[in-house]
Amino acid sequence: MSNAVISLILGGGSGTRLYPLTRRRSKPAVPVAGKYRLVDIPVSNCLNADMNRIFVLTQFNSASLNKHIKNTYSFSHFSKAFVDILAAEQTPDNPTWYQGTADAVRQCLHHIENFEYEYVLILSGDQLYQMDFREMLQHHIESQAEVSIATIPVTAKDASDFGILKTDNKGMITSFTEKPKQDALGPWSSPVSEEMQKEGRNYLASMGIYIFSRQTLYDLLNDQAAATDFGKELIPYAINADMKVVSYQYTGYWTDIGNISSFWEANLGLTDEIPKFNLFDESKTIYTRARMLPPAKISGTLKNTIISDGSIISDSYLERCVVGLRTRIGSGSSITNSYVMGSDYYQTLEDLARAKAKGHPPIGIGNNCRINNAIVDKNCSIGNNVEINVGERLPDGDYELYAVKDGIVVLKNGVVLPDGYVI
Ligand code: ADQ
Ligand code: ADP
Repeated sequence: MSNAVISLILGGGSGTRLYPLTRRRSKPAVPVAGKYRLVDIPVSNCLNADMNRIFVLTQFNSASLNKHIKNTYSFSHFSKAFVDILAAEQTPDNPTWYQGTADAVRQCLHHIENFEYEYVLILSGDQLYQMDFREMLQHHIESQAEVSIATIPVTAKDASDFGILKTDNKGMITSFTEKPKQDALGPWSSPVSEEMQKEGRNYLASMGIYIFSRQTLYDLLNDQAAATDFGKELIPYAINADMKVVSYQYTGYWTDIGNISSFWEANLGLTDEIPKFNLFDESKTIYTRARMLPPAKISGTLKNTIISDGSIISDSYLERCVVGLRTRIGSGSSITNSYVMGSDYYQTLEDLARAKAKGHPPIGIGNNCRINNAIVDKNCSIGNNVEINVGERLPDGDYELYAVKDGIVVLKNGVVLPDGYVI
């Protein structure tokens, strides 16, 4: 049955909400959970469901995304599986970038039309969840749907960030509104389970995960040729046109990680005693590139901290941190509530001598630093006695070496902070 599906992962528009992590890379290539990239989450969910013909649609193509996909997802010659990137391309009849999610899919249709498939699974590239798409497909087939939308109950506070919908008692979606304002929420609450009611989750939100029957998708995209977005235009249109649009209610953990604070929280959430997103579940493996790195070498005190392969941590204190690949941390430093992404390579002795001649500290974090509520992008060189975000909450803004968003300091990829630097 799964061979009937082609998966399209929407890898990101302009990526402004995750800036500066998307300053030089496309969103699917943003590192997550220490050793993965964002795109690994939806790709792994597809592979675990045996839906292994996958396109990643991205607004711009970065070297790191290409390299990651090419080196990670290779399949046997005897299999039809693939993960391919479709970057927005100029063609004679289409000189522009993808104008929105539906436009991205429309512009890619000619790449998929020669495949054999009956359903198209459309996924967002910036969500953390482990969902069995086979169950959703089964539900789509059994309810004879033309479009299925995965849905989850959310609170009133969150409802304005999502498409909110209402269903009849058979799960047919009867109305839909994209990101309603708080004062317009009144009529949009739905009957939900007792457990959800207790959590105040009374609004059914679209998860941005759709299954379209093949012909329905072609008809919609052709008939509504000016529509550029699923949530804003195509989904409301399909419902108003009395098409069979069905809700598939999901009950597991799911979170949107489309902006800096939700990205930071989702990563740090992995350090909880019992994380809601379970990286240790072998039946739902999250795949990524096997890198053959040495094991991490650590001394110091670690509390609720994830350490990735190839890291070297001297006598430092880390609490509620995610530490990425090849991270080097000196001694006497204290790092809390932070995601340190690590480094793409180890410096050689010659690299270190060259850096020293320029007055640059080695890549990694030096001695006696204090870092709190931060995201340190890859390949940063932080000297000794550096302080980041340990005083009063910083106002949001974009600076040469870092940006502050919702009080979280994000060091830009590859920056150099000399000894004693204070942010
Ligand atoms: P949003 O996530 O706000 O809402 P959108 O910005 O359209 O919607 O993004 C959906 C996905 O598509 C994201 O992964 C995004 O990066 C990607 N994307 C956006 N523009 C793109 C483009 N031009 N090219 C390629 N990819 C692009 C949507 C729905 C809501 C629903 C939420 C759930 O519209 O109804 O509630 O998802 O998160
Ligand atoms: P990211 O998406 O994390 O910013 P980049 O696109 O900057 O990644 O780089 C990714 C790849 O580039 C790494 O896998 C690494 O092999 C290589 N790389 C980058 N800089 C260097 C360097 N100075 N020396 C060796 N390899 C490097």
